[in-house]
Order: sequence, then structure tokens, then C-alpha cells
Amino acid sequence: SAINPRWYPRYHLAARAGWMNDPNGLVWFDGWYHAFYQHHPYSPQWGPMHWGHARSKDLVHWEHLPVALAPEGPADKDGCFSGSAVVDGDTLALIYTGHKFHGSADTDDNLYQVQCLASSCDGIHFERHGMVIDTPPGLHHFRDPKVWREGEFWYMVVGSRVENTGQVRLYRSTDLREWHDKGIFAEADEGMGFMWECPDFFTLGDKRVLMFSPQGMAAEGYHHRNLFQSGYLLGEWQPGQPFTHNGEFIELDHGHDFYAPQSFLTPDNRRIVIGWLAMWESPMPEQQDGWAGMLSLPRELSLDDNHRVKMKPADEVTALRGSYYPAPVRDLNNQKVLVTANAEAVEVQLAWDLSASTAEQFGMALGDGLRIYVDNQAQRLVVERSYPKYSLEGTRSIPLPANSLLSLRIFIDRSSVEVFVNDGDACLSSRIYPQPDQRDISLFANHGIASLQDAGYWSLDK
Ligand code: DQQ
Repeated sequence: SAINPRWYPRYHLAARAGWMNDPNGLVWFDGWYHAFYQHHPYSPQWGPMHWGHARSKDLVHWEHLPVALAPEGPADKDGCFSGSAVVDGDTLALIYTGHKFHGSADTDDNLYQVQCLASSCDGIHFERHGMVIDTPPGLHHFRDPKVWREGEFWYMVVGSRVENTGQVRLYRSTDLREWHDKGIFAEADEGMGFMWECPDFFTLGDKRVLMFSPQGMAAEGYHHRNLFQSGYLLGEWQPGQPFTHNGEFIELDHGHDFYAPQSFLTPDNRRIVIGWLAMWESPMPEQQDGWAGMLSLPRELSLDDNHRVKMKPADEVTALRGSYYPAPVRDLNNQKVLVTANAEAVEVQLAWDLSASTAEQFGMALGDGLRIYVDNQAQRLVVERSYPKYSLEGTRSIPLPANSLLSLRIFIDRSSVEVFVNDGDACLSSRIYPQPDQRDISLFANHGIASLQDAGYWSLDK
């Protein structure tokens, strides 16, 4: 049966039906990019987790494949939770968390999370090998293994909770089956969360990056506004040792809906990240249509001169571009100008000259529900959603860049928006739920002038 097209993405990966959360096992294997994901195929709600599966030649056109892992037990009888993939010789290995309760599922005391292995020669059919790391004594939350190769060893980081402190643990192996406990890799300081989910560890430029998704960081001003966050610590590492970080936890995305990102390397050594475009507390109105959740665009990471991680759309994303339509406007003076009607799958490019823009607010609107605008008084770039019918209202924002150019690449795909600021300096990702007659894009300036150096859009999904 056909899926209701009103919110189902045209160029992002979503389950054909049912529920999706975290991306898992992102990897290049035998000529294909593989994306697995947390999946409940039987309903659009979270349930016993399976690994959904898709592959792509170019990271933007995806082919769905059969479910790769199902919770068949004994080690994973209540769910195949998040994990990663590595290429081991001719085989594709998946390392994931077996989730199980001994007794009733209403208390963490009965919860056991163990790390499991599965492998495949064709990248489609997987043989499960069961548990390779048991739950350490006294722990219950112990999940989301990320494995990488360095020198002669495999290493694995695993997220965990020790009482009320988030932790990452380190393991080492030569064969992916027998693992040695190398102790605590990193641990939350005061206020940094009670559980660290989905740790990932990699080299970027001359730094090491620990990317993870902490639960339990309190909102503070404009920071940590979602229920859970995703971000990173930068630091140094000697193989086998704990990670030493310098500086604070920095959020990777500043929108309403981005969680549990995972990274992988392309054959030409770009570090790409994909996240879940949803948040646990989100109302997810697409559940009415039998599906929920989508993955973000692939995003390339780099380190800037100030040692901040930049995140911009992977080059492959431009392959989606169809025709380009320049916007019929340069300067706006207290007015609103229609750019296009019925924008379902578009990339809008805008470059504002901030020093020549005096308007109190100026930016782009999609129908009555979404505005992406500069608040000149607050000196912030704001993403504002207003879908009261679905209890989705409110803003996320970032400070304006120090230079006078604000350039935006805004990707709309029916029920998502991803805003990339100044070539990767910041990103805001949110889910949106416009009605069919609320898809017109306009540019506006309120109370004053706004000056555009560039404005137009591409139709996407070629
Ligand atoms: N989702 C998975 C867990 C992970 C969490 C369960 C993060 O493995 O910790 O679906 O969203």
C-alpha cells in the first residue's frame, strides 16, 4: 500500500514503514555504503529493536534491503540495540548491543546489556555469533559499541551509566571475538549527564574526537535545549590509554531534532556523520501515517583553525540538484516576497549582507509554520516552528557570525529542515509538519531593510 506522501521524505532515508531511530553500522563495504538503523518494523512506535538496512552508491540514493538483525535471543532477546560495523577481511562484521531482561522489564535491576557480533559475506545476510562482551559486574546500562581499527588491534568504545554518571569504556581485541577490558575511557564531569549513549571516537585533523549523546544535561540559556544532546569533546589519545580532553562539551547541531549521530570514513578518507532527525520527546505526527523517523543528510566533518568541528553537507548531496531558480529579489524593504509555491524537496541558498541589513527580523518562511530568520536585536539566527496542531512550537537559535556575511544552505524535505550556516560553522536541524497548502517559500524583512547578495533554490531529488 502506498505511503501517505505528505511528510514522507523524498531524498532522506526513512523506513518504508514502521519506526526508525539511531543510525547504526555506517560503513563502506564491497562497493556500497551501508546504513543500518534502529527499527521496529511492526508499528510506528519504538518496540523490540531490529536493525533495518539500506545501501547506496552515493550516500543520497538509497536501496532498501531486508532487515539485517532481529531480536531472536538469547543474548538479544529483547532487542538488537545500536552498534557499528567494520570490514574484517572479506566479511562485514556488525557489533551491537544485545538487550535483555531477566524477569520483568519494569526495573533496571533486571536489565542486562551485552555486546554481540554478527557477520556477513554478501553484506545482506547476517549470521549471529552471540555475545562477545558480558555486562560488567554492577552495571545495567552498557550499550552502543563503536569499533575501529588502529595499528594491530581492534578497539571498541561502549557507552555506560555508573550510578548517575555517564561513562565510556574501552576494550581491545585482535579478532573481534575475544575482548580485553582496558578500563574507563572517559567519564562525565559534574553536570555532563547520567548516561552517555552512542559514543564514537575518531581522528580529525591533529585532534581526537569523542562524539557522544549524553542524557541528563540540564538546559542552560541557549544551550542543551533538547531532552538529550549530541556533541563532542576534543583531546588526545595514546592507544590503550584513557582519552584526555581539553575544553568543553560542544553541541553538534542546534536544531530541535538531531540525536545519536554516528560517523564513518569514505574510501577517500572523509569523515562523514549521519544522525537521527528526531528527538525522543518529539510528538512525531507522521506516526499517523504508519512510519516515524528519518536519518539526516550525510555531513562532512572538518576542524577549523580554532579547533572547532565544522559540519557541512557531504559533496554527494549536490548530485540531488535539478534546476536552479534565482529568487526575484535583492533588497527587501519591509516586505514579503514569494519565491515558490509547493516546496517539497528543495535546497534554498541565501547570502545576507548583515552590515547592510537593518530590519528587526529578516529571513525565509515556509507557509505559516516555519521561519528561519535573523533577530537583529538579539543578534541571533533563529529557527522557529509553529505547528500548534501537533504541539510543536518554539525556537532554537545560534549567535550570528562575527563577519558580515551570513550564508545559508537550507534543505527542505517534506517534514524536515536542515540549515547549514557559513559553510559548516553551525547547523540546525528540525522536523516540520506543513499542511499541503503551507509549502510556499517567501523571503521577508520586518521594519527595515534586508540586503541579499545571493538568493535562489534548487529543486532536489534528481
Ligand atoms: N537508542 C538505542 C540504544 C541507544 C539509544 C535503542 C539512543 O542503543 O542508546 O533504540 O537513541
